[in-house]
Amino acid sequence: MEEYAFFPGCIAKNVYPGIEKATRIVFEKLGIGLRDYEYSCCPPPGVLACYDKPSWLVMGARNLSQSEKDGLNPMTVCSGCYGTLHNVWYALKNDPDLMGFVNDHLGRIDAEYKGKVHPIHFVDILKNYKEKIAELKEIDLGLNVAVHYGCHYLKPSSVTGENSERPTLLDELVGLAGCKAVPFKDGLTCCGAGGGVMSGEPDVSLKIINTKLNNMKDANVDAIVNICSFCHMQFDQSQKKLKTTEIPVLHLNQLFGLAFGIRPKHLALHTHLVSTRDLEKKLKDLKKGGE
Ligand code: 9S8
Ligand code: 9S8
Ligand code: COM
Repeated sequence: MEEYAFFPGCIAKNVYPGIEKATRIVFEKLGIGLRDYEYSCCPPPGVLACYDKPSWLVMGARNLSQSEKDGLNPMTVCSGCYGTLHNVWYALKNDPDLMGFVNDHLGRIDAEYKGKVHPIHFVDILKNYKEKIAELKEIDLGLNVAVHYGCHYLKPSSVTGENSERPTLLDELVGLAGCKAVPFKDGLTCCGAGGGVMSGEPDVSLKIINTKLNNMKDANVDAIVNICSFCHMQFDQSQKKLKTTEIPVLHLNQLFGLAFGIRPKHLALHTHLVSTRDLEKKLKDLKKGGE
């Protein structure tokens, strides 16, 4: 069985349990194993890496070292966590001196990182399971959605290998759940949360997300689909702060959970601030129609 170390990150563990739950359900259905380790915060690439690079490297390498003895690559459900673990792996594999510095510190807690395991973004696993996803689908969700790629999954493209200017992967993946990715203005810009902006410059952050939400509203979407816990939190929390008309927010694994016929409560949709009730009603009617 294909197996990964599950790196949930702080937000899925502490703020949006639905992301963790949906991931475990979807991966179990796909027959992909997830193993748990004693992880800490990644720590975030746009935050600690900017203030204290040595601590960021050592903490990131400690996280990477956890599953190395079992040879399992860590899988992330947050692009921030992916950004950190990926950038730490990349920096260390090309720099033996830096690797030596990091391992001097890790040695004090009897840990060591050899650079043998590297992070994988969950989307990069799902893209190899398109047929299985189509097979497992029980409900054509029939939603018009705004897909948000975010920054760290795509960039820097020289390192991630993704087409950061014209990505199409998420459009394709939501299609497997019977949804249509509707284009909207400036679809590839940042959600405004990253780089410490959400906590350091909250007004700027709200301004950025407000513009983004208005562009999504102009496209008349039923839901926002994301692949990053940080973006997820920004989309869900900021709509409450802005007190505007609201668009429900779904992590891609929650969307697949719904398409696989999992009850919304089991995907913890009720823990979101923006109500998903209208969406759920739509799905119930669909289910009835199909019976
Ligand atoms: S861990 Fe701590 S704050 Fe967070 S979710 Fe994603 S980034 Fe990594
Ligand atoms: S976008 Fe810009 S930095 Fe980031 S990936 Fe997630 S949070 Fe939203
Ligand atoms: C955003 C993470 S996904 S960070 O704020 O840029 O570190």
